Formats: sequence, C-alpha cells, structure tokens
Amino acid sequence: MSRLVVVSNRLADPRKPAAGGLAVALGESLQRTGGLWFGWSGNIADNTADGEGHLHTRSSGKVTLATVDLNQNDYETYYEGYANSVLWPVFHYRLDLADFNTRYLAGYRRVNQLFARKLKALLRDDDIIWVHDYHLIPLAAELRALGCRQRIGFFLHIPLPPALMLAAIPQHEWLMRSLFSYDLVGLQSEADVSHCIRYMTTEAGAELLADQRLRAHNATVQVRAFPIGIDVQEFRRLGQSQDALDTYESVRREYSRRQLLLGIDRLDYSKGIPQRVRAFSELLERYPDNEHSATLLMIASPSRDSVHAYADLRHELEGLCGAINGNFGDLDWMPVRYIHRTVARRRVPGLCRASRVGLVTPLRDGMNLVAKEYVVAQDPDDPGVLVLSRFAGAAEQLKDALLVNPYDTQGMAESIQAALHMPLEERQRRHRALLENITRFDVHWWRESFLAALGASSP
Ligand code: ADQ
Repeated sequence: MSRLVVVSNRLADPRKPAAGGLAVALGESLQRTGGLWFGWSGNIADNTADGEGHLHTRSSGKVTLATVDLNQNDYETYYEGYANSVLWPVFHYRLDLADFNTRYLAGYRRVNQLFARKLKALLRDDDIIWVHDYHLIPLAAELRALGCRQRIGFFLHIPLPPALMLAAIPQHEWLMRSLFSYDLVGLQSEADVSHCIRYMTTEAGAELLADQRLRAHNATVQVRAFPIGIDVQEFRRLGQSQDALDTYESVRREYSRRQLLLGIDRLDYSKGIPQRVRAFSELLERYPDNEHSATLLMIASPSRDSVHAYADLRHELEGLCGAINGNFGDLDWMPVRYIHRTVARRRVPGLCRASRVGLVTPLRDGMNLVAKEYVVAQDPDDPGVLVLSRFAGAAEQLKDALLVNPYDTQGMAESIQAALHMPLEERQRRHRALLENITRFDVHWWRESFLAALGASSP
C-alpha cells in the first residue's frame, strides 16, 4: 500500500484531543498506512544562513510530522498577503477587499518553492500526495518542476468563484494553469465544479473530456465535488461528555424563560455576522412577541486580526450589537450577547443543543461545518432548527434546513420567526432528514472517496 503524504499550511497533531474533526480524520488515514504530514510549523523564525527555514520532524505513532519555519517577510507576503489578502477575498467573491500587491505574489511563490524543495527530500517514489487549500495551489507545479512523478491530489476548502471573478486576479492564468499539475482537484460543491470547468474551458482553452476531466498544457486533471463532512461519531461522543452536559444544563438554566438563537463562527467577513445581527434587529422590530424572549448568542473566535478588513469588521459588529442592546434591551433582558473568543471544543455540542435556532448565515462559505455540528448536537425528540444561508456549500446537501438569503434582511427575519415557531413534528422531520445526510456523507466518506478517486486517476 502506498504511503499517504498530507500537505497543508498548518498541521495538527492527530492524537491530541484538542484536534478538530479534520485533523482526526486525516490522522486516522495516516496512522493506518503510516504517513507523513508536512506543513508550516506556525513559528516565525529568523532566516538561517542559507535563507531556508529549518525542517523539524517528529513522530506521532506511525505518522511523521514534518514542519518548516517561515521568516517574517514570508509570513507577511505569503500568509497574510497573497493567501489571506488576495485569494481569500477573491475566492469569497469580495474583489472590493482584495489587495493585489506584487510583493505578495513573490512571497507566495517563494514559500511554495520552499515547501516543494523541503518536501521532495522526504518523498518516496510510490507516495500518494494530498495537498490542502488555497495557500498551496502551485505546490504540485513546483514539485513537478523538481521532477516529482507521484500522484498528487488537491482539495480546496473554500469556494471557487465564477470565471470572471477569478480573472480579476492579475496572475489568474498562472495560478489556474498550475492546477493541471495535479491528477485530481477536489472542490466542496457542484457549483464550484461548474465554475472551475467554465474557467478552464473559456479562459484556459481546456478541452472537457468524459468524467469531468479537463485537458490542456499536455496534461489531464479531473475536477470533482467532494463535500467535506464532520466526524459524526466523535462529535456525538463529545456531546455526551461531562463538559458538554454541564454546558447544556447551565445554558438551559440561564435561558429557561428565553428562546436562544446561536451563532458560532470565526470572526470573518465571509460569515455574514453583521447581516445576521441586522436580521435579528428586524425580527424584534417586526415581531414584538419576541421581546424579552429571543436572545442571540454569538461566539466569534478571533481570526487574522492584523489584516485590515478584519479589524473593520470587529468595529462594525461591536457598533451593531451595542445599538441593538441599547434600542431593545431592558433591565432584565439583553437581546444580543456577543463574545469575541474561541470556546473550548467540548462545549460546542452543549451550546448547540441548548439553543432553539442555529444561525449559519455566511455570504459565502466553502462548506461550513458548524451547520453540520449543530444538527448532530440536537436532541432528536425536541430538535432545534437550522437556519442556513443558501450561499454556504452545505446548502447543496442540507435542503431540509430553512434556507435563507443573508442579503435579504426582511426575508431572513421572517425565516427566523418561522424557525422560532415551527411545530414539533416539522422540526423532527427536518432534523431526521438532515441527520441522515450528514451521517451518510461524513468526514470518513469524504476522505475515502477522495483517496479512491485519486488512486484511480491516471498518473
Ligand atoms: P472555517 O472557515 O474555519 O473552515 P467552518 O467549516 O465553519 O469554518 O469550521 C469551523 C470549525 O471551528 C468548526 O468545527 C467550529 O465548531 C469551530 N469554531 C468556529 N468558531 C468557533 C468558536 N468561536 N469557538 C469554538 N469553536 C469554533 C474552512 C472553510 C469552510 C469549510 C472548512 C472545512 O472556510 O467553508 O467548511 O474549512 O473544509
């Protein structure tokens, strides 16, 4: 059996309990066959004499974790710059927030070349390589340039936007051409796949063959949707832990006379958090029966603080929450509770279960795992209602959620009102259908179907 090599910007120790579902799922594969996980250490170190980051390796069971350090300049240009100020906004349809500084491109190329050089030294001929996410799009092209012939697959965790949006990136031809160095490109949704195929056929002159394979530049790549799932078993187990039960009990007690609405996200402009608060304000305005009752709890974990757009978002949100509490709040009722921090993972299921409505309202999202976690955490006899943006990748699968358009404040307020008053039977029916889908297409299905397709691709 070939060895699996996973490459991602950051890596997590799959055997640490704090690791999320993805790390655990990838780790499981790596442990089974023995494997290598390669990425940035998370450290910013001074450049060494030869200008190369040091390679650190350590073992965790049958898995070797290999990491390199970045220097300050690489961190600013590759990570904060090209990855998070060019690719993240454009791939989330936010051309207005993109900063096409040419320094960033140089850093992005340099780090991808550095990763390729360091990784190549560790590779065996029959390895299967799985590269993750937008930080590393050109990695396969750099590996091929060094003579690597192994099978290489790529999975993009964020959306892939329409062709003309991609074309706004000054280096879009170079960037998208580099996908032809992979044997398989996995995307989150069918919508993303159709954008990719359209770009390749209209902008890159590719020919579309059978089975969503594209041919150009003397290479063939297959592009397919592999919607990522969660580790349902693990999340259920987490929900039965003492911490989760304690969280559930204390939240239920505190909000015993209220209807709780919950939002959990990274504080990111793609997540539609201000839009959610506006819709909640509209709900209180239009449906006064919710006064002194409906309470929106938002837990937004700090993210990319040093990128300007994130600081602006934080200020906007603080203003909105302050205004709504000032306008509607009373001595014994605060309509919005906004917490800017990461809560311990083991508390997430309890929070989800204690809330009547889960609000997942991104303007764009590759998938959105919170939507799936929310459903799995519910009590099947008395489940809460998932209100989900139609612009999350998850909406392609989770048709039984209440699907909303986060740009439509009134429409979203009406859907929240419907969710708060949904009869038990309908809540149970929707929950059953959602849970069935989430359980069937879990993270193991995702990993196994991707690796099977990569194994079957022609090298
Ligand atoms: P993210 O943008 O990080 O992921 P998401 O899919 O929602 O978004 O996953 C976030 C994870 O972090 C969830 O497990 C959630 O429980 C946890 N989390 C978020 N906020 C938290 C908080 N305040 N406290 C504690 N835990 C919190 C990217 C893409 C997504 C895609 C995933 C996986 O942007 O679209 O679904 O990768 O491919």
